[in-house]
Amino acid sequence: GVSMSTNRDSHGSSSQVAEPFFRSVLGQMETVYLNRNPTPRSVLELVRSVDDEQLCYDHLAFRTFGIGGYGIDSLASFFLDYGYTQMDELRFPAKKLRALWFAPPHASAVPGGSGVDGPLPRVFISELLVEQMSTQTQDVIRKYTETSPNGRKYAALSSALGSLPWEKPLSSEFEQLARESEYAAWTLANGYALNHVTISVHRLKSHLNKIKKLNQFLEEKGFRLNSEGGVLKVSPDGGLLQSSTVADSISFRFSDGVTKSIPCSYIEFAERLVLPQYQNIPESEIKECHRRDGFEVGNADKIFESTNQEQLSRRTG
Ligand code: OOG
Ligand code: NI
Repeated sequence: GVSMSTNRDSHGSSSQVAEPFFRSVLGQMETVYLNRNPTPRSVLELVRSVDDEQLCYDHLAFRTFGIGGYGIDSLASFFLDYGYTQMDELRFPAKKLRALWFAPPHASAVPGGSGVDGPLPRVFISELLVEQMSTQTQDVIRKYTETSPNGRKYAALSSALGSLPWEKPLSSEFEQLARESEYAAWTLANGYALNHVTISVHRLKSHLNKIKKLNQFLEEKGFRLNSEGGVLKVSPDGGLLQSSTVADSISFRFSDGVTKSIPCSYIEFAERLVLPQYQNIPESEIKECHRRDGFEVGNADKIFESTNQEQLSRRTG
């Protein structure tokens, strides 16, 4: 629809969000993602075939290089400009990553569409702490970011077009990064491409609205789920339950002419339980704001591995 949303930023005045434009950008990011990744496409199709009502996205996730203006802020500015609010920081010292999540603007009318035409999703953006990498890895990342200093200004455009904002790397450089950080190698080759969308499981209408049922259903249909730390990831408070597929691979042609199959994107599932203080609200009156919000470091740490070689190689045996 053409309804406008009210910004919940802290600048005092509530501003209007140019929602049709914003949603069409999200739609382009999603199109790039669906065109490159057959598994998320089939999963969405399958879930919709069982649950033909509204399918909502819980969040969209992106990866960045935390160096020279290419980090979280480069992409976050787009979401902040369209009414999102910066929320909590998550730290992953072993992976040398940090992340921020952003809450969507409060919509004046809840849209009835699916996916990017439904309630606006949360956004999860992470960044590699580049200065903590080895000098060889830093050199590769700097080579690409420093020779394209303007790219950081067009992060959302890069994501919507599915074009890297820097030159394509050499295959040896991708390998160098992958040895040290699979996240770094992924980001060098995939840039700002949507890393995953997440289906809001509790907002489904069929029996698939329980994540254990959904996981079982998908596994029966032959989809491989990320098994790192167990398929179901549960937050310590018990309120946030997540799972994800293993990433698809794409054939990538490096600048030295070598073509290799490399990890691309995956799809995630999240069930948010009703908070203890709202347990006695009738089910029909439960809204998203009555449920566990935010993210969880322990869950996220395992979900990052959905693009790792160890999970991908399980696919064939
Ligand atoms: C993000 C992994 C974390 C979540 O919902 O906690 C995550 C990534 O793989 O870039 O998606
Ligand atoms: Ni996620």
